[in-house]
Amino acid sequence: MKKNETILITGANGQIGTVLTQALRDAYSAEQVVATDIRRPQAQSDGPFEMLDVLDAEALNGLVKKYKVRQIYHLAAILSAKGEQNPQWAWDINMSGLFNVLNAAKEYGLKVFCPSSIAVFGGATPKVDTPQDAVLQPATVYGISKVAGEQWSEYYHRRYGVDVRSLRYPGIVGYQSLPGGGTTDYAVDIYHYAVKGEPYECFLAENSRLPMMYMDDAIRATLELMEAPAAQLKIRTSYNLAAMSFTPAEIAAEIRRQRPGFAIRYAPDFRQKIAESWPESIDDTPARQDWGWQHAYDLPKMTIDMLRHLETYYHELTS
Ligand code: AKB
Repeated sequence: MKKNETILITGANGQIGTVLTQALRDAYSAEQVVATDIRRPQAQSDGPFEMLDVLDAEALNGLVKKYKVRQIYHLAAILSAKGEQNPQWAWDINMSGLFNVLNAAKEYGLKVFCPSSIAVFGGATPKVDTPQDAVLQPATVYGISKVAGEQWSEYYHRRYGVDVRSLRYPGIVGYQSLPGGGTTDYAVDIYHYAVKGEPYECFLAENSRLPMMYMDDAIRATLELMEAPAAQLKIRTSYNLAAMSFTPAEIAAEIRRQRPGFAIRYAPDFRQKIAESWPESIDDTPARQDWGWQHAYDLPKMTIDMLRHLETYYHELTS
């Protein structure tokens, strides 16, 4: 990327957006990364920030022109659990937002990253080591919108030559930000309770095994995919991406190795059904073959890092 070209991020104040914005600013420069969201950032932004509703195509195109944008990371979306509370609204935001980004990319020749999710799977999908080309029968409106989004991305690539790239993120766990509206959110919340010394009530059942990934790996995967030579990328719908799988009981046991007094109880709610529709583990062979994906964090390594960072965070908050 040239010095006067920029990257635009939608949903920059979300769980992944917060960390990705910083990673891109570290990789390029603060001025080259325009963070956008419908809410103002809680902390002072060290680069440009613009209020943007992804449903407003005119505003999006205006920012593309204003900042000479060359790449868009489109993270604004309604996730699985929140989407089930208002399916029509979730569909409108997820699909219209994507179309506005793809049309801007087509018009201005932009490179795009648009994440998909393990939520595309469901129904007859094999649950263990789910392959790249498994049947896609999602149970949630979020999953349906991601399947449609994958197909539309591939269509814009094939028909209009848009360089759009995508990963099927598993549940993402990080200390830097809080998730909102997802089914895998418990795996972040649990660490906050453990560090505060409070018991945790888990909204999933103790044996619900789901694919997960540490934030550092998710950010690195995203940047590596976007930097990979286009000729190496055989998949323009979305790549399966994996690191680890665990259950609430297993993460609690791992936390207890560091915090022996940690207590958990289980009170599964409507999110249990969503979790049951998803795979337990993912086969991401094409990502490893095509652009060399390798994860670095497993459950023990992630747990040590999460507890260390959150301890510092809560210590500074109270001192
Ligand atoms: C969710 O739980 O909805 C997301 C996802 C797996 O895409 N974290």
